[in-house]
Amino acid sequence: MHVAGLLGALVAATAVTAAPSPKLPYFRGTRPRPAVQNFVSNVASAQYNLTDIPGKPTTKAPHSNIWATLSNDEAAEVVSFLHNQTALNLTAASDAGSWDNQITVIDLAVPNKTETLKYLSGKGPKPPRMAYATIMFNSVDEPYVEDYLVGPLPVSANTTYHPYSFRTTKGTSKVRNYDADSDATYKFMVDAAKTCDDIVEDLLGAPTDSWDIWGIDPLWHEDGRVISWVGFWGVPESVFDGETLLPQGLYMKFDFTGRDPSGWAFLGWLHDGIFYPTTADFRHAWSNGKVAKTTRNAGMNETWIGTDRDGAELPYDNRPPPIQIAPGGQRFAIDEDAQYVEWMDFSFYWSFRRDTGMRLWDIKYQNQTVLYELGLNEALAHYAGNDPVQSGTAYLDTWYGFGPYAFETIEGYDCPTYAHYAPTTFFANEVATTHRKSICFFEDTESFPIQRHANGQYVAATKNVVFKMKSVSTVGNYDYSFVYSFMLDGSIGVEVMASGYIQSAYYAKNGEYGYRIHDGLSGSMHDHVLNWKADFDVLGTQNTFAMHTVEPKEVKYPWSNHTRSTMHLVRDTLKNEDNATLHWPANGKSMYLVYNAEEKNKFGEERAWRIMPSIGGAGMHATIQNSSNLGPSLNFAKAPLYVTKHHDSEFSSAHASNAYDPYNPVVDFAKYLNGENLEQEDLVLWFNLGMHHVPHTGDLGNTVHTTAHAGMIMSPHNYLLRDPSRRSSQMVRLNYNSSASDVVSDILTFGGQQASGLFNLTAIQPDYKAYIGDSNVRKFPYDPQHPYNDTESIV
Ligand SMILES: *[C@@H]1O[C@H](CO)[C@@H](O)[C@H](O)[C@H]1NC(C)=O
Ligand SMILES: *[C@@H]1O[C@H](CO)[C@@H](O)[C@H](O)[C@H]1NC(C)=O
Ligand SMILES: *[C@@H]1O[C@H](CO)[C@@H](O)[C@H](O)[C@H]1NC(C)=O
Ligand SMILES: *[C@@H]1O[C@H](CO)[C@@H](O)[C@H](O)[C@H]1NC(C)=O
Ligand SMILES: *[C@@H]1O[C@H](CO)[C@@H](O)[C@H](O)[C@H]1NC(C)=O
Ligand SMILES: *[C@@H]1O[C@H](CO)[C@@H](O)[C@H](O)[C@H]1NC(C)=O
Ligand SMILES: *[C@@H]1O[C@H](CO)[C@@H](O)[C@H](O)[C@H]1NC(C)=O
Ligand SMILES: *[C@@H]1O[C@H](CO)[C@@H](O)[C@H](O)[C@H]1NC(C)=O
Ligand SMILES: *[C@@H]1O[C@H](CO)[C@@H](O)[C@H](O)[C@H]1NC(C)=O
Ligand SMILES: *[C@@H]1O[C@H](CO)[C@@H](O)[C@H](O)[C@H]1NC(C)=O
Ligand SMILES: *[C@@H]1O[C@H](CO)[C@@H](O)[C@H](O)[C@H]1NC(C)=O
Ligand SMILES: *[C@@H]1O[C@H](CO)[C@@H](O)[C@H](O)[C@H]1NC(C)=O
Ligand SMILES: [Cu+2]
Repeated sequence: MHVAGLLGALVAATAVTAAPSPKLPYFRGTRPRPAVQNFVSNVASAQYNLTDIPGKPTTKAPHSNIWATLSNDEAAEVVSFLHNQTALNLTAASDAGSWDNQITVIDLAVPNKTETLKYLSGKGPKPPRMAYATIMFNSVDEPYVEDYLVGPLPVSANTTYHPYSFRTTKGTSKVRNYDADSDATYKFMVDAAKTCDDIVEDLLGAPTDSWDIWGIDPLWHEDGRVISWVGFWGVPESVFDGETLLPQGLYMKFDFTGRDPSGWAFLGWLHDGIFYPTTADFRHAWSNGKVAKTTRNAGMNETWIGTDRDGAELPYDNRPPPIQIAPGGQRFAIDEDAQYVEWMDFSFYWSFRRDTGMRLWDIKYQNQTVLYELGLNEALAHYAGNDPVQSGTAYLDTWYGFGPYAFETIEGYDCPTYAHYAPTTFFANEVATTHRKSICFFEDTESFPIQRHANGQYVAATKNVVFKMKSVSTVGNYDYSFVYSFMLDGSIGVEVMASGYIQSAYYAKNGEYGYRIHDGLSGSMHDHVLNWKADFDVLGTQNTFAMHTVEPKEVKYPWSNHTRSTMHLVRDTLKNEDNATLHWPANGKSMYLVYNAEEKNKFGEERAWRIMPSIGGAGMHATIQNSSNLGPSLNFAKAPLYVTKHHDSEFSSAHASNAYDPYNPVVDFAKYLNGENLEQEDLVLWFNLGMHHVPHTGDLGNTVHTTAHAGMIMSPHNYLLRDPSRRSSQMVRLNYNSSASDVVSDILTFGGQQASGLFNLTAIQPDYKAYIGDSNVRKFPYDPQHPYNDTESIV
C-alpha cells in the first residue's frame, strides 16, 4: 500500500502538469513535485464500541480552588457571625421590612493576587478564606448599603468584621440607598394613578389596576431631589412574559426624596409628548377633548408577544435536524470538588459569583499560565428615547446579578446532551440557592476544519474540535449566554449572545430613537456594553502591551531607482496608563499583543498573545460618553479596551452597588487610569463586548442570537514555533491519483477514528421531565417543606 502510494503520487504530479491553469501559482501546475513523503507516526488507536462508551475522566487539581464560591457552611457561619454583632442591629432577612437592617449578599472576598501568587509558587501561606457581606442599613433616615469583610473562615476567635473599602475608588463601599421604600413608593404611585382611573380607562382601554406601573432604573437626581418617572405597561395574560413589549405611552413623574411619605410628591402626567404638571391640568385637558387618543399598543394575548411556532410550516422541517453526539465519550477531565478542568493543553479553575456569574482562574496552556483571571465585571444596557422612561433607563446588571439568574440550561439546545454539567450556588437574603446544570462543559466539532490543504496529490484536513464552557443568565427580560472557548491552535474565545424580550417604547414620536415595529410599538434603541477583566500573565507577571501596525509607506530600496508605495510593520508599545485607552483600529490595521519582553523565541520575536474581536462589529463601547443617567458609573464603557497596571485594590471595573447612586460610584473605573508605567508590569486588560441595539421587526417575539452576538479571541502569536493543532490525531490525509482507477492510494488517519457501530439515539434523548430550571434548591435556611422555590422575578 505504501509503495503504491509513492508511485501514484508521481503519476498524479504529471497529470496536473498536463493541464496547467494560468490562474494558479506556478508551482501548482508547472513545477515538477517531489514524491509525497508519508512522514507519519501513527498513534496507537483505541477502538470504541458505541454500545460501550467510556466513562468520564476525572482528574486531581494541583491545588485547592482558592477562588471557589463559599460553601453553604461558610455562608451560614457568616450569617450567624454577623447576626451576633449587636452593633449591626440586623434583622433576619426573611423578617426584614423596609426599616430593618439586613444582609443582602454574601460572597467570597477573592484573595489578593499578591498573596495567591506567593502561595501558588510555594513562597507563602494559603490565603485565608474571607467573605464579604453586603448589608442594607435601612433602620436609619438616610439608608445606605455597605460591604463588610468577614474572616478568616471558619469562624474562630480570630474572625473579625469591618467595612470593606479596599477594592473601592471611593474610599468606602458605603453608598446611599435612595430606593429603600419601594413598597411604599409603589403604593404612592398607584394611589396617584387611581385619581385618574376614568382617564386611564378612556385612553388605554382599561382602568389603572389592569396595568403594571414601573419605570426608570436607576432613580434620577434633579436639583437635589430624587425623581422617578414611571409608565404604564400591559400585563400579558398568557405564559409569555413580554411585558417589556407593552408600554402604553402614559407616564407619571414623582419626587421620592427622603423617607417620609409626606415629603413625597406627584409631579405630573405625560401623554403624547404633552406634560401636565398637575392632575387638574390633565383632567381639564381631557374633559375638553384636548388629550389625543393615539394607537394602542395592545395584544396581551396575541401571538406576536409569544415565541411559540407560528406560521406556515417550513419545508422538510418535520424531520429531525442534525444533532451532536459524542461517540468516543468525554475527552476532558474534571475535578468536581476543586472546580478544575483539563482539556488538551489547557487547564483552569472556575468559580461563580452572585454579581457576575462564572469566572475562570489560572488558565494554563502547556503548563504555563496565560491568564490569571478571566471574567465579566459589569453589563450595561443604556436606553434612549423620546419618553422619560426609556430616556431614563440605564441598567447596570450586576446590581440584579448574573448569578441569581443563571438558571438550568436546556439539554440539546443550550448545550449538547453529552455535556458535563455543573451546579452553581449564590447567597442572597440569607438563603443559599443552587441551580443545577447551570454551567455546561462540552466539546463541539465545528462544521469547518481548523486546517486543510490540497494539491494534485493529496488533500489533508484537521477537525476543529473546540472545548466550550457555557452558562446562561436571564436577567429579567434579556437572556445572556456566555461562552468561553478553547481551541486546538491555543486560542481562547469569549463570547456573549443575547436573546429574550427587548425593552421597548411606545411608538408615538419615538422615530428618532427607534423603528416602529408594531401598531403602537417602537423598538427602543439602546447600547449593550459588557466589560471583561483579562488579567494576562504571559510567561510571568512582567508584561508589555504592544501594537504592531500595518502602515502604508513610500520606500526607495537600494535595488531600485524608483520609489514604491508599499506597506510595512511598525512596532510600538504602550508606555503608561495615559495612553492605554484603546480602540480597535480602523481596518484592523494593528495587532494588539501582550508579551514578556524578556521572553523571545529562538528567532528573536517576543512570545506573545494577541487579542482581537472575533464576532460582531456591532458595537464595542457606549455611544453616550457623558451619560446623564450614569455619570462616572459608565466610565468602564467609554472605549473598547483599556490596559492598566494590576493592583489588588483594582479588582473590578465596576461594583454591584454603583447602581444605587451612579454619580457617586463605589468603583469609578476612570481612577484606575492614572499614568502608571505599563512596560514590563503586571498588566490587566479590560475589554468590552456589546451591541448598538436598534430593535427591528425581527426582534419580535424575541431577539435572536444571530446578530446579538459579540466575541473576543486571544491567540498565541509567535508564542510557539509552529501551529500546535498539529498534535491532534483528528486529521486525515488522502493521497490520490485522479488518473488511476483506484484513485485514493493512501488514507492516513494518524490514530484518529471514524466512529463506527450503532449509536443508540434513544438513550441520549434529554429527559425534559427532569428539568428544574428557575425553580431551585434553597439550602440555607433550609426549609424541608419547600425545597424548591422560584426566584423572584425582577420585572
Ligand atoms: C460492544 O459492546 C457490547 C456491550 O458491551 C457487546 O455486547 C458487543 O459484543 C460489543 N461489540 C463489539 C463489536 O465489540
Ligand atoms: C452566634 O452566637 C450564638 C449564641 O451565642 C452561638 O451559638 C453561635 O455559635 C454564634 N455564631 C458564630 C458564627 O459565632
Ligand atoms: C435597630 O433596628 C430597628 C429596626 O429593625 C430599629 O427600630 C432600632 O431603632 C434600631 N436600633 C438602633 C440602636 O439603631
Ligand atoms: C487584600 O489586601 C488588602 C491590603 O493589604 C487587605 O486589606 C485585604 O484584606 C486583603 N484581602 C482581601 C480579600 O481584600
Ligand atoms: C489565631 O491567630 C493566631 C495568630 O495568628 C494563631 O496562632 C491561632 O492559631 C489562630 N487561631 C485560630 C483558632 O485560628
Ligand atoms: C389570555 O390567555 C390566558 C391563558 O391562555 C387566558 O386565561 C385568558 O383568558 C386570555 N385572555 C384573553 C383576553 O384572551
Ligand atoms: C505539563 O506537565 C505535565 C505534568 O508535569 C507533563 O506530563 C506534560 O508533559 C507537560 N506538558 C508540556 C506541554 O510541557
Ligand atoms: C540607478 O540609476 C543609475 C543612473 O541612471 C544607474 O547607474 C543605476 O544602475 C541604477 N540602479 C539600479 C539599481 O537600477
Ligand atoms: C503614549 O504616551 C507616551 C508618553 O507618555 C508617548 O511617548 C507614546 O508615543 C504614546 N503612545 C501612543 C500609542 O499614543
Ligand atoms: C456632561 O453632561 C453634563 C450634563 O448632563 C454637563 O453639565 C457636562 O458639562 C458634560 N460634560 C462633558 C465633559 O461633556
Ligand atoms: C436504546 O436506548 C433505550 C433507552 O435507554 C433503550 O430502551 C433501548 O433498549 C436501547 N436500544 C438498544 C438497541 O440498545
Ligand atoms: C418557598 O415557598 C413557600 C411557598 O410555596 C414559602 O412558604 C416558603 O417560605 C418559601 N421558602 C423560601 C426559603 O423562600
Ligand atoms: Cu438589546
